[in-house]
Amino acid sequence: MSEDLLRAMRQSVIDGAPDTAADLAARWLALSLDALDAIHHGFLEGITFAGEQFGCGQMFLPDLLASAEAMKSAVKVLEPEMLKRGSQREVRGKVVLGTARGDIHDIGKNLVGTILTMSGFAVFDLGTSATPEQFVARATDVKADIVGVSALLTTTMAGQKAVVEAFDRHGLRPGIRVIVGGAAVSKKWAEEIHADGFARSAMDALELVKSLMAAKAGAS
Ligand code: B1M
Repeated sequence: MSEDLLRAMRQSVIDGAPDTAADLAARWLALSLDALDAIHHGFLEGITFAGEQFGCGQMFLPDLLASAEAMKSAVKVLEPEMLKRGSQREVRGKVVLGTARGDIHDIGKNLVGTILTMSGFAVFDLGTSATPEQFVARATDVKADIVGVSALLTTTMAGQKAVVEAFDRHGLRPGIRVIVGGAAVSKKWAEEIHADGFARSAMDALELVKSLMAAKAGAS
């Protein structure tokens, strides 16, 4: 049963069918199954496939947009369930998140935010195409522990470097750590721009944030 649902979820994203995707997400929750499993083993596979098709010219931008809408409508249904898990805990740290300047991709960044929130972190989301100045201003304002910059395009990775440089320029590191992630990004890139960490997935981002918070607690 759950395998059938996962297959249908994948297909709903490929088909760009937001209503079907939302309906499948609701059916999954009605069965008391784990919301994250629906994302990782269902919807995420659909958007990954759509991206591959787009990359090799088999799918066009309007179709990709429809796939992204389907993915988002499913996450919208699943998100409250994921967030419930974190609602009772005390705040474990403050994280400012955003997508790099010039980049409008936000599905992965939002997933990172949801997973951090459900794990007890306070997340301040700058949204997409955030400038280094916006990261600095919000991080200073909320007294952030960590800043996370997502980038999906090879052209917007430079925006991550600009954020690292802005925090150095303002003398805010190492008090505030800057981490990077996103499909375009690698550990090598993170090292090259002297970021404080890199995470490949939202779950890895949670582990990275936890370890940076532990290191900070150990140092103080
Ligand atoms: Co675009 N896009 N897109 N796109 N898109 C990619 C990234 C691309 C690889 C597709 C391809 O060609 N195969 C390609 C980039 C090529 C490159 O730069 N080398 C591409 C392109 C070219 C473009 C446009 C330029 C297309 C055009 O206009 N001609 C345009 C860019 C617009 C802009 O940003 N200025 C564009 C637009 C779009 C849509 C609007 C249609 C839509 C985005 C909708 C939205 O986000 N609201 C879209 C989508 C959906 C994709 C793909 C198919 C899927 C991205 C996604 O949401 N994945 C993508 C192909 C791909 O990545 N397979 C593609 C699911 C998501 C959960 O994964 O975001 O990787 P991801 O996040 C993961 C991890 O990376 C990590 O955790 C997440 C969960 O595990 N992670 C972090 C993410 N951020 C993190 C931050 C962290 C730590 C971990 O710490 C801070």
